[in-house]
Amino acid sequence: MKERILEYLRNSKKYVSGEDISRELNISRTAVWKYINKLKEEGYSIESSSKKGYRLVESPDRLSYEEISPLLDTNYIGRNVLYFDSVASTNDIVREYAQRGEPEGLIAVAEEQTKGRGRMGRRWSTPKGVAIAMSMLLRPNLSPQFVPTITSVIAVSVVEALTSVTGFDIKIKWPNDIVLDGKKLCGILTEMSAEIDAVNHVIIGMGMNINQDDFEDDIKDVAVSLKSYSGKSFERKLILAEILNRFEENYEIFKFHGVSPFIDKIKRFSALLNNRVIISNINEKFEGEAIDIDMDGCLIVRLDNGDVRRVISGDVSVRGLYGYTP
Ligand code: BTX
Repeated sequence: MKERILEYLRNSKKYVSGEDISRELNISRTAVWKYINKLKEEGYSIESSSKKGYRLVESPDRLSYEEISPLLDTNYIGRNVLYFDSVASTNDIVREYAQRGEPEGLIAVAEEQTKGRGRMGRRWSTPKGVAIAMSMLLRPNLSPQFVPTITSVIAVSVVEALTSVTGFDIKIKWPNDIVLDGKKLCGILTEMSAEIDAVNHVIIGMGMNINQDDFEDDIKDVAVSLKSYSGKSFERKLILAEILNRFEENYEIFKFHGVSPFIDKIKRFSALLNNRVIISNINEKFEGEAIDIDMDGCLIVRLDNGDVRRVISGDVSVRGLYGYTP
């Protein structure tokens, strides 16, 4: 009901009387008043006048369904939103829903994560109300070996969305970081559940720094937010909606044609190409020059002895960016 009142206020733009709302939605005027108070508690600025009724003046920058949905032009991505004030990890929430058979497109969003995860058990920091922590459920009809390429498709969508909203020079540090000013702006964590030849589900988690002024000591040398870079605050809901819009468009292409239509963009947005890189995998560590990204989305590295290696996944550090220690 609260959502319907909000929608009513939003659509009318002018004052609407409590009586009109109560008649339209078939609830008592006391109930209208209670819901309006709830909305105010959630940060909505609503003017009340005994003569004229209520008017929505400003909506808060929350990442709830009510705030994101008017900005979406997707069919199924982000149309089902689980919204949390505080949660351990949005990826864990989506996994529970995935196991219960939820269709693809579901997202979980949190204002704060208390146990946000990066890759290989690393920590991801999501302080309250200034970042985006979002996880999305996908059920691609793919063989498991191609799942890592979805990370590149979301990375392209993130760069497209951020560039259009901010105009900043934002790059992809293959495979899963988005960088600004040589530092980490956003991290992507792709997790899947699969049989040998079929994927049950994929969960894409995205953590993005938006309005942090500064960072905890352990990450302050590697992390950047849109605000710490530019001094300006950004509306998180606009950015999230833009990412979801771009992603659905791109994901539809990916479903039919795989990653190859994105390779040009992946290369154009790359922070790696023509740079010296160090690749660490579970079994090995080697150094060389990143010379290409092939049509399967793999990174091609030329070692100093002239050998060429094709890298499917791994931790990459790049000369000139955070974490490069040759
Ligand atoms: P990653 O393993 O590449 O990056 C983790 C590393 O990044 C940490 O070890 C730390 O050095 C650094 N780091 C931690 N927090 C931040 C931050 N806010 N900004 C910049 N650097 C940071 C990257 O893993 C994937 C992160 C995915 C996070 C999303 S949030 C929604 C979803 N839920 C969840 O638990 N994880 C994902």
